[in-house]
Amino acid sequence: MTPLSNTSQFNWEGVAPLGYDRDQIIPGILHIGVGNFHRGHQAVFVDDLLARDPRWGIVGVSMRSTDTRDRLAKQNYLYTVTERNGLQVDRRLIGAIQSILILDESRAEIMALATRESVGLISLTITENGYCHTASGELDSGHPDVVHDLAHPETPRSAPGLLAALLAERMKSGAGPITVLSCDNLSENGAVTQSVVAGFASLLNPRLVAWIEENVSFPNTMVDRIVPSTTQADMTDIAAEGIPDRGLINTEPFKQWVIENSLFANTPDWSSVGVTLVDEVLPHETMKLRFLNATHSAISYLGLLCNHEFVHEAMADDLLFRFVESMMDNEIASVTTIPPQSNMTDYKRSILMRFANSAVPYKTAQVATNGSLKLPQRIFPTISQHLDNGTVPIQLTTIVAAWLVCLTDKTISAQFDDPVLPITIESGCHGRDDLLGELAFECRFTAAVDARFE
Ligand code: CS2
Repeated sequence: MTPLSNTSQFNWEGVAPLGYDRDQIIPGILHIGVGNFHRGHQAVFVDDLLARDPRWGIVGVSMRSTDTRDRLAKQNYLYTVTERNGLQVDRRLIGAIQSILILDESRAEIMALATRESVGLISLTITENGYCHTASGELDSGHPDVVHDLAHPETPRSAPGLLAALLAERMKSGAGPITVLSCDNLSENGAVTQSVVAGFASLLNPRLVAWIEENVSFPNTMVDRIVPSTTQADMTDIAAEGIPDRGLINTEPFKQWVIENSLFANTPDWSSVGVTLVDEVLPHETMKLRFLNATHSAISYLGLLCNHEFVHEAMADDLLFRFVESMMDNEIASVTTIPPQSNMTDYKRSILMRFANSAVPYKTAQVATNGSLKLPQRIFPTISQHLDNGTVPIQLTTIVAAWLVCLTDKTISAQFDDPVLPITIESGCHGRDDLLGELAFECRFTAAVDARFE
């Protein structure tokens, strides 16, 4: 089959073509981390934007892996996004990514892009793991990649090191202010990015720190869309339909993006493509992390313990469904403030329906990955709030215990990655304290976790 390319005859049934002339697009966004989430979320918003304004093409940067570049380069970086829900299937072509550069291969080209006045945005989806931050959100200066970058700032490996190098180039070039937009599930992701970049710069170049303060904005954002990893079966299915796409993305119809209204002038008109701009992202992000992501992790660990490979299968298990539903009602809703216009009942219902969507199978092991970085964002703050109020939330505690069992059970933990693996927690919970952060000092909580093991 001839691969998808700029010269393909785009006449596949059911695939919406591009809404713009790709030859007119110029790069305006440098995006670090071109995984499935970026390609199924931000790139789709940008694709809509390009139909109105050709200045915001995306140049992707991969910090290490060449896989996505290798697959997409053969098809001029075009790919399809298919939204699925039950029998409903909506497929479109996406052309927003103009190229993908690999850091080690194309350093000079990447640095040069940061000096172009027309590049107004550096965005990132590098997962919770990529920020090299401590629990309190500062730069972890002992992180091996950060140590490397401080010694060799011209060949950075870490995101803080790379961002500092790009911003130093921008400063030297005089190309003017720029926005750095984190699109990861981290509480106050913009503030954390600012803190690690400023922390890194302060150890190297005080002039850069002052320039960043004046010229770089780091808005907080909340991103939401369920975008599973692509499987071999997905590739086979699309090929069977006669569509020559090795870079396909399957996702749900739902997508949401909330951005703090502190962008510099030279940024896209996000609101024209359905992005919500708000003065304060925190309530949106708190609602998403504490309801959606917490429940996702909960159903995944419980699902893994019950041998469910996919989230929708775990949701079809009545006992698990009722557990997470009542956890939201009884333990999350009671201590979580939601944004003024939101309706908690509708939000909870939509989460349960989205997780149950069997047309977008999401592996329980994918959600379980990097739990040691996810749970402190998604679950620990809710537990702390209950403890401050004098209550011990038993269902959330059960999830922490389920997580510890998944981490220590060799067969289960072999299915996912986590920087803390391999880990041994002897006899119940001894040795677990490093994983629990501040919660390890809460005897009522640790006793309740231990009780789950009895
Ligand atoms: C998931 C998220 O893999 C995970 O940890 O909880 O990626 C989730 O699918 C997204 O945050 C949804 O927006």
